Amino acid sequence: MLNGEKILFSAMQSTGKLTLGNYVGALKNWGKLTEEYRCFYSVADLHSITVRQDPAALRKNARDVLMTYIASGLDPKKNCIYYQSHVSAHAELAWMLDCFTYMGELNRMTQFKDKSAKHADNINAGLFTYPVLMAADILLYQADVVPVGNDQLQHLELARDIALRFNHVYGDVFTVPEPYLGKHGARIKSLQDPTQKMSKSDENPNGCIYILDDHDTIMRKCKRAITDSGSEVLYSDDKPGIKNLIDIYTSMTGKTPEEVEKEFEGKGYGEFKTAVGEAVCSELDPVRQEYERLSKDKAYVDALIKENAETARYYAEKTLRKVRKKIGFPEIVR
Ligand code: AQP
Repeated sequence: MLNGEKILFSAMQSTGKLTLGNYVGALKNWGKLTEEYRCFYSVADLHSITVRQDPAALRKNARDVLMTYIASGLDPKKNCIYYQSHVSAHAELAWMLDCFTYMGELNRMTQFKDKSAKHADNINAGLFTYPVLMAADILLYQADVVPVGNDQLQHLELARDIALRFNHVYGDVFTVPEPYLGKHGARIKSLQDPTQKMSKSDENPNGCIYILDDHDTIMRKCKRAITDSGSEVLYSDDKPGIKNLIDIYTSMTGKTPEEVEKEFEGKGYGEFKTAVGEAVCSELDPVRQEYERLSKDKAYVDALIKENAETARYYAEKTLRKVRKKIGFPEIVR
């Protein structure tokens, strides 16, 4: 709690350009949480280096993620929006929490198994201890709630276990975080392979709509989306391509799948795909325009980055001081 408000923490990795999946599953809803919570939104650039990153690309992606947060409606005066790498307490607390986490626990993490299979040539220790850094992210800000998709639930449970274990030894140090149970967006799939989630590190850019794609690119990608045999617009597991497009359309318009089926009854896939493209454009065009405006105002964005990092550091250091003291590290002489 901070001044009577519950604290919420969330983050996105800067491993690539943000996708419509990131927007629907997270960003679109984040803006609405500001009224109810004191929100910390991090650009998880430390997490991003579990996969090799080109330095210039990482720097650009991280800044783009931060500006996309703002362009999507997160007010940087009301939300703390910052780079994880600007707050060294994340890495410091992660080390301490490593010593309160068991190998057996980390061995059970399904994301580690999936990611090691995907990056067999680079199964580094960071990939293994990733959930501990995530626990540090959350516990540093004494977050009450964390909006997580199903794929991150296991990591959040681990963060809770680590907090409880630490508190058991040292008293009430960390708030034990709960998953945010409010509205979550649909899981958006790749336009080229609807059995896979739309993912910013996907090597096929046609499978992803990027939040910053221009109007024509979005229309082209929607029109080229893989569809299924038949010609009816039906929300069915037998039609994963069309089902995914319906999920996208409902996320953009607020309509239900039944309403969409009715709207396109007797109409072909072509007409439906055009409507999906237009709906996506009408939502994302203003975001891109705002991003472009921010890109031209370097001084304004730099000032926000500085101010928000200071706020993040203030709260993170507060927790870290408490943790250092509890563990028994000698006090820093200033
Ligand atoms: N396809 C998706 N549909 C709905 N929600 C999604 N999210 C990601 N993809 C979809 C949500 O976006 C938030 C940020 O995710 P992240 O950057 O921490 O990592 P991720 O979930 O692993 O996303 P990506 O795009 O697939 O990243 P890479 O390719 O780097 O692994 C989360 O809230 C997530 O649920």
